Amino acid sequence: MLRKWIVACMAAMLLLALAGCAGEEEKQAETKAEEPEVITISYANFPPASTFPCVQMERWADEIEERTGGRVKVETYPGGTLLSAKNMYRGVLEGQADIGCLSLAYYPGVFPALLSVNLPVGFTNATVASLTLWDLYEKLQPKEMENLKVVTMFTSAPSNIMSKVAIKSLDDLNGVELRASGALLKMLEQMGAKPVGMPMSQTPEALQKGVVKGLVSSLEVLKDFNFAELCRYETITNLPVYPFAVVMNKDRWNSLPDEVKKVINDLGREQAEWTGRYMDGHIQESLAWSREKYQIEVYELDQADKDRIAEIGEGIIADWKAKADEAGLDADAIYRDMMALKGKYESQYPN
Ligand code: DTR
Repeated sequence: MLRKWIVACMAAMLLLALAGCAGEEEKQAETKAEEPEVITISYANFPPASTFPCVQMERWADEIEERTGGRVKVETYPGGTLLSAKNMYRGVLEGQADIGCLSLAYYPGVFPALLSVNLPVGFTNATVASLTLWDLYEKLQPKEMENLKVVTMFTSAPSNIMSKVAIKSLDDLNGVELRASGALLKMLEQMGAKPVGMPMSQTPEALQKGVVKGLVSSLEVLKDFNFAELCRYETITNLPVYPFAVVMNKDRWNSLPDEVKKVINDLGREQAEWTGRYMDGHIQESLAWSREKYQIEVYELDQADKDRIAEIGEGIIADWKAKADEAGLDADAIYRDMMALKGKYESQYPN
């Protein structure tokens, strides 16, 4: 009798336990159905993680994860680990990465309208230039971007010479090999230097091996690439800023839920401004660091050299206009729009 009773009790307990498990499974299934699936987005970048295009990438990724409540996870690939500088455009178009960071100047002839921002028009800081670029893009909606979704845009700060030899005047520049890209290549040639075109990611090796004696870019690279160690001489030239576009594969964009698209769209302009401000602040930090650690010397050119650079700049602008017209654009109108935006933002964000 007792045995029967024990067996009955055990059977009842087993049934209860099984029912409990089933309930638990049901509950789990229910919560799974309620929780939307996590969307993973890959984001490729070409320079090392310490540089400003990658700092802004991490900030964007954090903001997107937070603003979607963790629904979107952004996997970032700095340093060309997913796509190199020159493969970025094709890689995003073909979906090897969902998102990629493009330096527009690395693709001559591909982005004629937006490369107006790379002209020598005297941008004084990256905040003004980044907002000008973003608004210009929004206004023009240029054909050159129609196969991609533009996520955000930003620019570097004005470019200056960083070199292993002291360049105190344009005469000192004669025949000096300097790494550059975009509109600067022609300008430097006319200034007497020997420009060597290559993406920033190849510059450390070119400097190490002595292929070039310096580079022309914004000064934050003195710290971010430790270029100050080799390039102890800096010459202030206020040459062009460089436009960047963060772009997404169109099909991947179309596959995203509307709420996620909204979060991404809402962040576009804000991210442009954030990056400009970060860049402007970081230039100052980089200079202070380089002075302290490597005792760099910073030179200003005299007025005659500044006038000569301005004159060369006029020619570069005229060339761009002729080429843009040839490409079927209204170059004068684009230029006017850009200069109007530049003026508007300069009064809002003076140096
Ligand atoms: N001057 C442009 C753009 C640029 C400025 N700082 C960085 C850092 C990393 C990559 C690109 C850039 C250039 O030389 O490419």
